[in-house]
Amino acid sequence: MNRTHALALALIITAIAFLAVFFLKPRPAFAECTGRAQCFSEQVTRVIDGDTIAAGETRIRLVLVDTPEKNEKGYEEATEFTKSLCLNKNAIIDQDDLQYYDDYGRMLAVVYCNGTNVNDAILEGKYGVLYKIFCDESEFGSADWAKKAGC
Ligand SMILES: [Ca+2]
Repeated sequence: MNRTHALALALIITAIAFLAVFFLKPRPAFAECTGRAQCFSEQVTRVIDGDTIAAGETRIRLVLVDTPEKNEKGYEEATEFTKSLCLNKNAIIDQDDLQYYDDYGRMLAVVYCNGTNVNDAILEGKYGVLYKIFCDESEFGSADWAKKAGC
């Protein structure tokens, strides 16, 4: 094989490798999702409190937001708000690429119900506060809605 042929062959192999990487790269199933962690649609079967829901077998903690606990002021309002947006509805769940689960085994995610970013809506409606210490830990710390809230 002469030099020109070897070079041409190397170029072809490189081109094929690039195309393979491009086409085989998994894409998010929904336009709402960013990153490469889990992204799926599932019916919300339970709203545990303002920032925690269950979709089928998956318990989900809405990342970067913190709503009042059971004995705290605002708990009922926050829980009702998330129920009104999500309960028995189909949600799109975008798992946090930089922190998949919390210490309790709940999936950390941004949740969209009827096209509404619920994490953002909770902060916008003041049903909860920004969990600021996680801004640097989260995939979503640089998202527009989180930056707007103070990340
Ligand atoms: Ca993600």
